[in-house]
Amino acid sequence: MSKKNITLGEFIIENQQHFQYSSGELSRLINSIRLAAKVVNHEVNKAGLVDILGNAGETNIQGEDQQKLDVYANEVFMQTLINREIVCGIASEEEDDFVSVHGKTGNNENKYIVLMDPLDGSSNIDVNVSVGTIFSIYHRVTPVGTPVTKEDFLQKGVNQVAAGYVVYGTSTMLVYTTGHGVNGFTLNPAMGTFYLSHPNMEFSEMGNIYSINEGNYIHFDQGVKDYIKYCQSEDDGKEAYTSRYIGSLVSDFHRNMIKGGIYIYPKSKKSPKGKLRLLYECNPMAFLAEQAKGKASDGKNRIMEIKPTELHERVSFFCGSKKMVEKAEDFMNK
Ligand code: P6P
Repeated sequence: MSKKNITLGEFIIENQQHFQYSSGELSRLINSIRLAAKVVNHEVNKAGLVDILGNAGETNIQGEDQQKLDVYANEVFMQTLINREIVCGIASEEEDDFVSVHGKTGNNENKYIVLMDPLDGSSNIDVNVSVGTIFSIYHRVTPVGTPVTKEDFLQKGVNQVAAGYVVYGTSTMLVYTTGHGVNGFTLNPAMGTFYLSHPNMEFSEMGNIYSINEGNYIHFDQGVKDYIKYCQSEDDGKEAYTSRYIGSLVSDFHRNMIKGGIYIYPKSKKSPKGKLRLLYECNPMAFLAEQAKGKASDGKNRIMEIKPTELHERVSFFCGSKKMVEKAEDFMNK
């Protein structure tokens, strides 16, 4: 009889054999993300009750107002990873540059680095719309024991060891991959335990949901405009697709992975390089998408093959059901 209600902790131990050469570091790293997710979840869920709403009075490197919860979530994930001495470096949407992590002895024998968006979609917090944390994990490429360099962070997405997200929605879920499929765990808040609720998550090859901010329509390239019209068309027996756009990447992606669909944030006259960041939004979501039999591109090129040049670089993003992404690419390449 297959195991039921396995916890995230039990799942990690059971899957340790995929990393027989690992000293359990990756498992400890996923566990530290689990802990931080529970702490952030607690704050996100009471955001309406105490003064942690609204702007922190600062802006991040993107010039975006930092929400108090953005700053809080960043501190929780950073501190949890640093305290547990599991990583040698961290990059975050909320930090201008990467952070080198030194052990208590001053040097650091750890081999993993983490890149994250600690609270994506946080402008939705004040209106009680779900938000998420996105994380991406790599082996460092510079020698263990030496200070991390930018080279460790500017790796192609194909090098990711693990990636995932936490979606703080009607329920809180942690969804992640280590390259062996995608599994979703739902938090039982009464127990503070994540349980395997969505084993082997996969995109259907086709779907009928498209997610894009059509308010930017006049700024889109012609290929994007043509694809939107295709989604709305009913020619040759095709039914019109449904438009669903939450304004929170993690939530739109999560719904599309369960129901089938495509999420698009293209470059435009308004956002010449796109809006989403390659390193800690698009690459982790692309890893998940491909592991879930979906696809992720910039409209032409596989996201995970793009060689990053800057920590916070932005990229055009098409992601979801494989045949829907391929159809959108056809319009982009006309
Ligand atoms: P717009 C949130 O700020 C985010 O990075 C994604 O989570 C979301 O899909 C997108 O931006 C929303 O951007 O320009 O449509 O409000």
